[in-house]
Amino acid sequence: MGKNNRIKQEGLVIKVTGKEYLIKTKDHKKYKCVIKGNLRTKEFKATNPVAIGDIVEFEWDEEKNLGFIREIKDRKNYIIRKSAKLSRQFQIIAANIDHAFLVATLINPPTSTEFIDRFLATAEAYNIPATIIFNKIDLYTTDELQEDLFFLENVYKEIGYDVIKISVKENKNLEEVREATKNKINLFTGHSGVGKSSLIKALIPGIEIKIDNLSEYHLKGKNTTSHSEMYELPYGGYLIDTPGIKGFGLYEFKKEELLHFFPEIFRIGQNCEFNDCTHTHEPGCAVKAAVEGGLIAYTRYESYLDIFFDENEKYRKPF
Ligand SMILES: Nc1nc2c(ncn2[C@@H]2O[C@H](COP(=O)(O)OP(=O)(O)OP(=O)(O)O)[C@@H](O)[C@H]2O)c(=O)[nH]1
Ligand SMILES: [Mg+2]
Ligand SMILES: [Zn+2]
Repeated sequence: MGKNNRIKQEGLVIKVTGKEYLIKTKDHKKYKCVIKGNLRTKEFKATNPVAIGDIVEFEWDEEKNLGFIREIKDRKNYIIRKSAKLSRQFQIIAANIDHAFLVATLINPPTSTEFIDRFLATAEAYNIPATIIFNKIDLYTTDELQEDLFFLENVYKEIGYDVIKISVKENKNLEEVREATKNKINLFTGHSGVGKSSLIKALIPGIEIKIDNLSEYHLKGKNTTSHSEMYELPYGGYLIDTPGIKGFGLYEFKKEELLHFFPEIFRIGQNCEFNDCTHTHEPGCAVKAAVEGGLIAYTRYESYLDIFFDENEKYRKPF
């Protein structure tokens, strides 16, 4: 059958497994597609040219029962991460999202403040509203963990981020997640084992989604979810489940840009003595003073410095 018999259509990428893409059209039909031929992309080189949430144009081949993605429509936004610690290549986690949620846990597995802050900075960089969901609060039984949670909740709320504390296991505060995800395209990201898929299962009764027990020995996730998929919410909207992300950087920043993505550092940095203050070593730095005075959380400043010095080899950490 010739090329002429193929029908051009537009749709939304709702599932990505390896090199196969499931695409949903406006009339709610689903088509299995692959990338073939010269795909037109304007963006930078990513390890995955087509991501979940992309709107694409494809040609459907009835005889082969397979579609061929030809074009990616302009993205409203996207969230990316480095493919590996030292690699210069990026992977697009998802495109065209309305709200990004970081699912975090203080134990089993621990989520570091630097990881949280990298996520938030990435969301800021792409202008995507971001919320932190602390899951597994049923496990936070010690004073230390309760204090940590209290501290972190205050730190992030103070900056202006929403924080939701839940237990999927005990069905606690899930109403707040329903409220926050309603009628939007939402991304769930976070380390493996924090309960992203468990939460989606709790929000969408009857859904088929794989959840595995944590490895007994490491109490870490095992990357149970190996593909990205978008699920329709019964109360309106979508949730994107993604495979767990390890501890490496979500996005590589240029040092000049970084301060824009820490809203409280940017705000207070307006009062520094030098216009181009990087808040690392300069005299008369209002940010440093605010950290010392407790107005900026030291964990946030630490993350800022870690990212700043991590991503800029020519600068050396002063300590
Ligand atoms: N104690 C406790 N365990 C939970 C809770 N939510 C999820 N879990 C458990 O955490 C483990 C990991 O859950 P998943 O939903 O597979 O985690 P995930 O974030 O999707 O992990 P990946 O797919 O590997 O990225 C499972 O054993 C869940 O039963 C919770 O609120 N409390
Ligand atoms: Mg999962
Ligand atoms: Zn400064």
